[in-house]
Amino acid sequence: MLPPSRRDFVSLALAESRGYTNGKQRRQSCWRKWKQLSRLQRSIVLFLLALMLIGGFALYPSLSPQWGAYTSRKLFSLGFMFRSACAFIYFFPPSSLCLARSWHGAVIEAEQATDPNAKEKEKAVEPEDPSVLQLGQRPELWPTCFRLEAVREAFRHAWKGYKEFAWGHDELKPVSKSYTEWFGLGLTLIDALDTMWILGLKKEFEEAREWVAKELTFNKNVDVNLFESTIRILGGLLSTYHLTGDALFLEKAKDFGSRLMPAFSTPSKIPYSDVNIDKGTAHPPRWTSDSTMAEVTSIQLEFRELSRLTGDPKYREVVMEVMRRVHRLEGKHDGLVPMFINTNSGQFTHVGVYTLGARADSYYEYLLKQWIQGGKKETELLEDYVQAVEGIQKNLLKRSSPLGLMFVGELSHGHFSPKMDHLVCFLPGTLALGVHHGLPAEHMELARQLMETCHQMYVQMETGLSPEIAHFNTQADSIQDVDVKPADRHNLLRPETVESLFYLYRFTKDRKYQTWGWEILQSFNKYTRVDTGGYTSINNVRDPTSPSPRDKMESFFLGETLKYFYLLFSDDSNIINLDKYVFNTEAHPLPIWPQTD
Ligand code: DMJ
Repeated sequence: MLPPSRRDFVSLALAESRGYTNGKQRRQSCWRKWKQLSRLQRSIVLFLLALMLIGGFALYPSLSPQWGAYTSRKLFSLGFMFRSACAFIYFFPPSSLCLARSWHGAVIEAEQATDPNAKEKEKAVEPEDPSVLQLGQRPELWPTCFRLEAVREAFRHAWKGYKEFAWGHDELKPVSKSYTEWFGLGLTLIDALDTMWILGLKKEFEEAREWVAKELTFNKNVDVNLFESTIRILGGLLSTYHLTGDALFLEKAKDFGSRLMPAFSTPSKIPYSDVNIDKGTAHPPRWTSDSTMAEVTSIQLEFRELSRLTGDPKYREVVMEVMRRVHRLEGKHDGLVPMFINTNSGQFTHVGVYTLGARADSYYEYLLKQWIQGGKKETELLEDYVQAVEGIQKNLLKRSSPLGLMFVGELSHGHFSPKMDHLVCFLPGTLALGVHHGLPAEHMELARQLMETCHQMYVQMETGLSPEIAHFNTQADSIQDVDVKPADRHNLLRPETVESLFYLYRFTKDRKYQTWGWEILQSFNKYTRVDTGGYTSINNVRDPTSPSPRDKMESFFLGETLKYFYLLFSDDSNIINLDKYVFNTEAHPLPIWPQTD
């Protein structure tokens, strides 16, 4: 429901559009609105009016012969422009655009909500937001505020679809106005909790919290994928607990984490891919006893944090055992790992294929992030990470033609393939994060170059959206750097490029990264937004006239993509301070452990 004054304005606008108002009413209302504006807002309106007048005078000579004919139309359009300016300022007053965080204040300090002994956490208070207070003096912040508001609007639109057609279910099917069930645990809702908190969407957050408190139960006879449910559900609950200090989320995290533990009861201590959270049984996929490398090595941040919060070491033990075993294994290639590991033998399988894309990606990401989470003491993790980056540099990098873009290809039994998954675009951000935490400066140069490549994966497509997989041309006579095979033309609303843009902007403050992100957001709005609510993945990024919706909004669009957009457009490094938090691979921030731990 709009506040009363805003309702007046809406009815006036509606009445005007239908010709129901008289001149006196209009003048009175306009005067009332004018008086409600702050000094800053009045200055903006006057400034815009002055601009329009100057523009009018400049145009007058060229229009004067036809002045008579055009007078009423021009005057009407001046009036229209004035009303538009009024409406814009009314609905997006500069002081409201940056209010995103004002209802919960600055994000809670990492240490504040992480005391495992504290029984009741204090609810966040509502301090004044310094960025709001300074806005009047800092007009350069207005474009930032506008972009932040655009992300909040996108989130609300996505949420509207989820709420109306998929509430409490896993994922929205926005076109058919329905939903899909994967685990049957309200996946999108849980994945989106901390995004709502960070974006300052109080109403939406409260209704989601209510659902978690009243409806969410893990007493369900369902098989969940250990990795996917850890990064989205366990990670989402833990980070929301840290940001809000609300014990409800910690309770749910403990319940869920303990139900995942049977996955680790295997002959090799390498976990199975699936676990039934009611029966306490676990199993590999039906067709193999292998687990995926990225899956078994990208659950550590969450389980380690669960141990720290509960004081129970069992969660940390099982996941660290996986890391110890992988660290010692033969079969790596210059620090690069194969894509599979066997749950019986504990050995790598399918040896000889090396990629930074699907099935291996977050292994590399979590080497670095565990090292950061633990206070940079676990040297084996750091060694493995640095060696892997050297392995990438030695084996997987090449330049495309004609632009000479640096890309990360794949190695298959000694043969180089110029294929790069969009998933690999997490790498520039991870490299930059490492440099921020003291790793070699040359990693930053690589990060910048790969960032440019990921950007090109968007801009070289007709929709401005990246395909799922790109093939890079390396022949000297190539016309375009990026080629896309028909089966790879889809876009799943993935976050990796926006994620890396966020890191690169945070660390370099180069505004081009914000501009690139802004263009991507426009493309998402143009080609994936569904009128009735929600965003959809699409089948064909090369066909702007028929991108062909796939009718699915992945939970990571709310959990990651929109969150990283928001953080990218924000100039406030204290919104998730990267010296205090580390993001899990689903964009859920977890605290870097205080040094005493
Ligand atoms: C997310 O679930 C995570 O980012 C994961 O690491 C990779 N796949 C999706 C997003 O693309």
